Formats: sequence, C-alpha cells, structure tokens
Amino acid sequence: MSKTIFVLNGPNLNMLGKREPGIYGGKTLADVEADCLKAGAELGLDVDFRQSNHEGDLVSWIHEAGEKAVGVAINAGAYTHTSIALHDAIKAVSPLPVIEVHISNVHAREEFRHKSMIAPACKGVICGFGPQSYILALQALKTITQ
Ligand code: CA2
Repeated sequence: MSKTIFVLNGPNLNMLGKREPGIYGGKTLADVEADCLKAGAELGLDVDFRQSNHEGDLVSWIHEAGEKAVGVAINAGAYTHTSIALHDAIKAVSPLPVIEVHISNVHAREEFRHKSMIAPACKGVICGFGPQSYILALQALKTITQ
C-alpha cells in the first residue's frame, strides 16, 4: 500500500517562476509539484501537494496530515521565521516526521531568515538546493518511514 506524504507550501510560493528567478529559479510551483509527484511515484510515495497564503490553512493541513499521512515536507515560506502556530501544530502531530524545506539557502541571506520558528519541532531541515530540496526531503521521508 502506498504511503501518503503531504508536501505543504506557504505564502507567496504560488509566485515561483513568475518573479525573482535569480533567487528561486525558473520553475513554477506546478513544475515543482510535477517533479514531486514523479519522484514520489518512483519512491512508492503518494504525494499530496498543497499551497496556501494563509497560516491557518497550513495549521489545519498539518493536523490533517496527523490523521492521513506518514510524513510532511513543508516549505512554510516566511511563516518559517514567525509562526509559533506552525511550531505548535508540528508538535501536536508528533511523532509524525515533518521536514522543513527551503529552495534558497536561508543562512546565506538576510539575518531575519536565519531564525526558524519551526525547525526545533521538525525532524530535519533541507535548504539551498533549489527545487531539488523538495526531492531530497521526499527521499529522507522514504528512508525514515520504512
Ligand atoms: O527559500 C525558500 O524556499 C523560502 O522558504 C522562500 C520564502 C522565504 O520567505 C523564505 O525565507 C525562504 C519566500 C517564498 C516567496 O517566493 C517567491 C517566489 C517568486 C517571487 C516572489 C516570491
């Protein structure tokens, strides 16, 4: 039976490929979703890929993952750096493994991006590999959930 992984995306990630290609590359979020579905199929994972600009949607989806998924990869966008609500939601579904994902290397950018509110609640963090960060997270989830 295929295992379900939620891949969650936060604010402004719907703009991928449309603005700031120097930082985030040229792929759209639809391209990233297609890559994740393909990698998921190869890994035997059923990927449920979502994006919202609203913090509460992400909180509710993490709770839903606690019922339906074996793991979560989350690019929480700027909420990474601000959201105690997301930290608490990840803690609330423990021990479900949640991996924090970023396209850019947040540590090579502005200081306000160096702090993550969610990293202490997550299993691990992958950043700086462009859209490949998502695939690395799926590979890690495959390994730690088998
Ligand atoms: O590098 C990442 O994946 C980030 O999570 C992206 C967030 C940023 O706030 C984090 O610090 C790092 C921003 C996503 C916004 O994406 C855009 C894409 C194209 C144009 C404008 C924004």
